[in-house]
Amino acid sequence: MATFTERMGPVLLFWLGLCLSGTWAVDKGNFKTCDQSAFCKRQRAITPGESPYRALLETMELTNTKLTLQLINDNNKVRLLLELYRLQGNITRVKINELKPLKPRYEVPDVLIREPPTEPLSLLSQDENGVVLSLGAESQRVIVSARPFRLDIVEGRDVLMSLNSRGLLGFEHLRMRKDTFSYKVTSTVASVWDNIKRVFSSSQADPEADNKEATDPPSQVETTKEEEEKVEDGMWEETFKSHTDSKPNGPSAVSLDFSLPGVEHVYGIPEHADTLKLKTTDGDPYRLYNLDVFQYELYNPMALYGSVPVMLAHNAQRTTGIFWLNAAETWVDISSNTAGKTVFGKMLDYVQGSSETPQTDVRWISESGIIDVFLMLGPTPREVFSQYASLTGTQAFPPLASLGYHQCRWNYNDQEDVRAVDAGFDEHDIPYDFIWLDIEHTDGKRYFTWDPHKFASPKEMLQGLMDKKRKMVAIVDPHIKVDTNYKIHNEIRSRGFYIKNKDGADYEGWCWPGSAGYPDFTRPDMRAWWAGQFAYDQYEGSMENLYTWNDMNEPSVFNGPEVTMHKDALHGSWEHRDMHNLYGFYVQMATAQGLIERSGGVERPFVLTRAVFAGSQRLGAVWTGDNAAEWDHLKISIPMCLSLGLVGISFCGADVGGFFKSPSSELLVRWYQTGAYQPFFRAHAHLDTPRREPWLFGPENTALIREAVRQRYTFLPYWYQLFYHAYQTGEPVMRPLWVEYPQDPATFALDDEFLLGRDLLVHPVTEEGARGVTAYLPGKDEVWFDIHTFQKHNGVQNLYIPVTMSSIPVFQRGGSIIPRKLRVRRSSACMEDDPYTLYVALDNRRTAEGELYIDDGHTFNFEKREFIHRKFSFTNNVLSSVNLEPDAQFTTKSWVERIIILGASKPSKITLRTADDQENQLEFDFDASMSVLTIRKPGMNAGADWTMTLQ
Ligand code: NBV
Repeated sequence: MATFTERMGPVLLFWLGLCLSGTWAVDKGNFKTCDQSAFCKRQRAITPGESPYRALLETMELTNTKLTLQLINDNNKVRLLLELYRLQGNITRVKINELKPLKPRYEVPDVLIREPPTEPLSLLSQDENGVVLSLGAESQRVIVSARPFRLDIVEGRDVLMSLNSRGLLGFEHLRMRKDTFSYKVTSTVASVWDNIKRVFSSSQADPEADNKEATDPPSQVETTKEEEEKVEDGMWEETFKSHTDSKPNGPSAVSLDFSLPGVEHVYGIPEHADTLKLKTTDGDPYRLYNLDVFQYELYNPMALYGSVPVMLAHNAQRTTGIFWLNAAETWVDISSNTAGKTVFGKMLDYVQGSSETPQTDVRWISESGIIDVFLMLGPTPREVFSQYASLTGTQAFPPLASLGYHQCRWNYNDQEDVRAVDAGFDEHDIPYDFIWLDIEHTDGKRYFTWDPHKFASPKEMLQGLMDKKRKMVAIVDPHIKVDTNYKIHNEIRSRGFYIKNKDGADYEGWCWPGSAGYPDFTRPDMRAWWAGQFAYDQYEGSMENLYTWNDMNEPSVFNGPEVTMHKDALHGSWEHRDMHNLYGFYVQMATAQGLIERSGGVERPFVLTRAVFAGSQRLGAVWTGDNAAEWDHLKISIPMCLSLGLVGISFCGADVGGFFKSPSSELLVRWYQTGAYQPFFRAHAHLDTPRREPWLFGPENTALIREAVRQRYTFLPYWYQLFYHAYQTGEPVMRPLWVEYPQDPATFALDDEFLLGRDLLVHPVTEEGARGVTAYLPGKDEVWFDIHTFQKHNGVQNLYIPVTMSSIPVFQRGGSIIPRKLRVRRSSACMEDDPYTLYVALDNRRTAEGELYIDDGHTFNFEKREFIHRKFSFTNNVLSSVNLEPDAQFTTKSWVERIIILGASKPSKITLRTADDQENQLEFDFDASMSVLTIRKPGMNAGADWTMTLQ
């Protein structure tokens, strides 16, 4: 048993540090600005218009699928190798690496789901100034200009995107440190090179791939020019606060600019607590570096827990995307020639004919690795989603239960507490699916264990939940207590699975358990071992209704630089610097693998992560970390989840109620009402906050929260179908309005409302004391039905909607059919066989369409086509249900108990015809004042074919 000091020491120290730091806000001084990050400062100092890079056209080689070309930096004569591929589905890939790097440079593994299939490239013309190639069938061309080097992608007469058009390509070649090596003597160079080759023959890089030239001595070390290159501070060593980064490889940054003509709106590059539309970066660039930022501040470009280096650009004609595949610390600058101009100013320009074409310019800067960039050329938002999905995969299809409500706090104290909270939900008739245990459930922050006193019989507790068809999530963080009495630690250490520090010993950092090691999740053998720890016979006390939460996986290191790992720590021969942003992705990957394997590959996993990278969508859910019980934090949950959704990560949520501080009952209710319409719906609270289970705020508020949660459950069939769709296509579940109304500029910067799929428009109430909100209803041919009152509204309009505390405005799109389950029970699993109500909202042409997806809700059997996927349509007064995927097989006990048609007229009779040609007259009610037709007990099985005629 650990002593009290052992247990509490690190925690107290951490909190003491935080308290000493003073105010209730992020301590910005703990995190670098671009100016304090040597490589960012160096790259940002490159001035536009002076690119030293020239394309050596005589080195061009063109095969059917690949163009290669050398670039030379005329200042130092270092050569780069450019590779250009046309990929299937309207994507162009550009890779730039050193032609002969001193040693291999990191190329991000495991994020792409496969080597992307290519399409033919062909030469259209060539002269001494450049080369023109045709890109597939889209009448697209790529123009490579030689002097200075520049790349333009053109379609018809439009330039879609230009690379290095501002001349900001930067590529710091690897070099030897001047005060350590004398590279004027060729023999010394050769022997140093021999050593380097020996070291790297055991590296993770594929020696066959792309680095063949690296087996020859590097040419650049023999050039005399290099000697003249400046050695600047921070190139070989950099100190921030008390931490010194040793930088044994010296400067290695890469950067490149992209111009986007005609574009005024760019989105993505999460995770930032900022607006949906990215801002121009007049101060610091947006930073992508996975960090545990205590009390993060809103509306700024500081890094947060996750990094997805994907940006979308949109205008009324086209959507494109840039995927910068680099896992090192990255900064993104955005500038625009229309920034700061008022609408009036723009109009004046237009009237006077003096306006230049709007243009957004972006510049990406990464600390190491190579330039590997995917230009996703759209042209529609859907095509960009599918292009990105073809590279990195789609959203994991979650277990249905995980779309229900989650009850969490740091911490539920013991088994009795869990039992009482669980009972509280039944007592107050509020459904929930998962109750969560935070770090205090463990034996002294030793993950995979239980506190022997407070959680002495976990299986009994889990069985109690299972009896009610409910589940639990327990936290498993990646920092492992250094303790020779802890099996997990001993095994990781003896297998050599810990990340090493720069001197080769196991890296140790300070975290919740005190001194902790960090497993090297980049190693497949480590991940396989970790996955094995979730086996029922390894993870004592676990059962199949126990799922996992990975927190602190940036990784968070309390005493590390910027509260994270030292960049010179080692993953084999790679530095942590090279792959920092990937660490959390790998933690979640290994954990999800564990949950799959423990069930023999049968059950879908559910793993929540805090840190993400590109591709994390394949692994589970993410939340936006430690927010606060403040109205602005409720507001920011919308753009934060929208931004993640745009880059494939649909399963996103924010702590309902706010993690730090205590919400007023009004804020709490509004947060439940909003969270009920966001993909991951979990209440969570800090250890030091007063308890806030939904029934602790008086009967009125309990009723309001109950109603919000119950609404969520009625929509579960719709959520499930949306996630199935996201899994199939990569389209976000929660999406900005511009995705569906791409030609309507009024939708381009909306932060306060969103769509779920195409058919539900949600405008949360995020102002204290609000008596009304103004919702933008898009689509000039659309009609929108208030889901609470059934009142019909036309698009396009800004609609003022008075609000009470009872609900937030939600609209169903005319033209849609949404299946719901109105008999809400204890948990989603209890509702499995319950009947459906179809909400048919008619459009102006009196038609509507919708889908229903049903499977067992938890296994991978849907991959074996064990599911029901129906399509409903209403046209010419006939409503029908047809099988969308006739080769799929599944049976359900659920039936259709009610059909509600919004915007209907009164029929004289309604006839149901079933698949076996039986005809039945159905009962109905008609509310003439609201034009709502309710058809009672039609009674068909939810998987059956039928038609219903309204006469
Ligand atoms: O594990 C404790 C918390 C957790 O509740 C929270 O959700 C995480 O984001 N964790 C961070 C560590 C401490 C935060 C101050």
